[in-house]
Amino acid sequence: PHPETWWKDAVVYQIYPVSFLDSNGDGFGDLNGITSKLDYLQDLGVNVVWLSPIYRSPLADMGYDISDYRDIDPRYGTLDDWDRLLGGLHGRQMKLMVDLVVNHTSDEHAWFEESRSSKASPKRDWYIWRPPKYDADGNRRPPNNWKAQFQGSAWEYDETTDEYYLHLYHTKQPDLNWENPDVRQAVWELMRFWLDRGCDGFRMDVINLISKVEGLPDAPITIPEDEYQDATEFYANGPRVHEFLQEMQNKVLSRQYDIITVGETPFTHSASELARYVLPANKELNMVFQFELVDLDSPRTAQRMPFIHRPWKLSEFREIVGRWQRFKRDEGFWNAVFIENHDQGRSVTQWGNDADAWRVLSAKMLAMLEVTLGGTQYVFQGQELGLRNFPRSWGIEEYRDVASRNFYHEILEQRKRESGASDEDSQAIDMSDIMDGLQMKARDHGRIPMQWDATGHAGFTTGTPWMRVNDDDYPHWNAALQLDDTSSVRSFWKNALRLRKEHKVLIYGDFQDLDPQNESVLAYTRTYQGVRAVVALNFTSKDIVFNLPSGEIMAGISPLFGNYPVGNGDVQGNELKLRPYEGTVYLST
Ligand code: TEU
Repeated sequence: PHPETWWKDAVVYQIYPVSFLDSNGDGFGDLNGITSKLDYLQDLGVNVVWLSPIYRSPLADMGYDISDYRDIDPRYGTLDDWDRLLGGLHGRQMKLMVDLVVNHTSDEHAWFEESRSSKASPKRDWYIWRPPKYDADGNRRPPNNWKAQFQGSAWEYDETTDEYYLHLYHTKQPDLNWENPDVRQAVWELMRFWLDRGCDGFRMDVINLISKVEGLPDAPITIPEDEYQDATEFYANGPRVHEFLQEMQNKVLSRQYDIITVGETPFTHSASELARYVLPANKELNMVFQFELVDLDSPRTAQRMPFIHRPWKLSEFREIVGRWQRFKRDEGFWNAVFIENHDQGRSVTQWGNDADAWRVLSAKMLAMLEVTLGGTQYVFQGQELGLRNFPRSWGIEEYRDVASRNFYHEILEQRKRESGASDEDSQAIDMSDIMDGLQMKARDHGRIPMQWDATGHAGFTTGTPWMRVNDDDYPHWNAALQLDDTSSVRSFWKNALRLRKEHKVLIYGDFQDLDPQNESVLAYTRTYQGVRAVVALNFTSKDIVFNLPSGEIMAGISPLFGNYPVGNGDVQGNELKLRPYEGTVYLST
């Protein structure tokens, strides 16, 4: 069920272009900046680069709001620059995966401008328009009570035609109407545009949201004091989503292309739901990004409080990891292994320990977790350096993401109303819990400029960066220092990725948790074609003796690598000694 394939073996490196490297001093990262770093990526062991959106965009949601699918935003460069980047990658036997954002467009896309111009417009039905409702007092109300992901109503009133349009995200991100075959045809054509230009695959933004439940009914009231309600059940994995993806397969993907596809599928922790996208028999996608693991530290009421952090236990963490590692393997289910992206806090802060004493060790320990899990490997820019969240002392004005800002302001307004505070004394409203949550989980932490070297603005730009760089951190924590240091996090990742490719058991092996209840040490075996790997990771800052279920597990096995010097007899009988944040991988010989 698991034939070896290039996209399964691949290491995919995600680039968030605006923050990668600015080549022309305008403060925005760009395509030529990326092209100048291809040797850096090749040296790390990257096979595929995934580019977050670089298309024309007003950047209301940093490029996930596209106003022209077939052109590059001038801040990022030109189509010629894109061709040069692709040529540079292909010349190094690397591939390029592009972001496909087709649940919504920008409100500045020509399709939407046409659609909003008149009810008679041929593109009217390309988006989701509904007449207003009126309450008993005759006040105009949105067509239903759905809440947008970025707070407020999911509907925006448009005066031109006296109707509302649906936007699950920002008001500047109107949802396309996938029920309309012309919309689907337009998507197939723009996919072919990039495939024919030479791209090697797609990461599909919120692809599980494209089909909405018929009639767009009101969502049940789960939080009575809120005006708008969580409606994800009415659009996540909707009635026609699989039909649409199979049409995509028939019309585009199954043609002459040998590509990699990964669907982003938020708001879905049900594995059987996600299996339908991934199982080879269904012919839809190669794999999906599921968020059960990275959402573990969100409160259960995450819809209301997306950026609040709750303490988590290793037993919960490993239960999720193990369940997905084993999920429908016999039917060919394939995982996407990731712990960071541009919507997450930094893993060393969230899942490791970013205090000076433990940052290097725990970042390496998390790298060991990643490279020893089965699936296609994703590394997010800066993860290979062990970048951490920016400091708690930064105020809300340093946050750039609309999700963080809207969340903060909605809570502020709510607290003002509750306390009856006037605008003048709103300064006194305590927002420290919200700032604590943002410091841990805001999407901004993945979006700060890359730390290339110790020169001004971390070597990211010679101009004014679009977002503040982590100024306390970069002088002593940057790529230049780490490239010269064989004990750095970057050097460790390079070696770890090399070992993963050498030992297919780490990519394809069966997974077994050695002690599911253990709250300190995550230990497991992987087995493949007669080879056995044993992995033990200490998630604490203490010395721990881990009891192996039986000494036999270690018979004929020797150390492969670790984040402390290995091979010094740490195994005695059934006991494995682990130092703080120590990780070790053993392999049968
Ligand atoms: O994100 C989808 C998404 O809903 C989440 O990952 C989101 O970041 C989270 O709910 C915040 O609480 C994708 C993109 O990755 C993200 O950057 C875009 O903002 C979003 O789609 C809309 O295109």
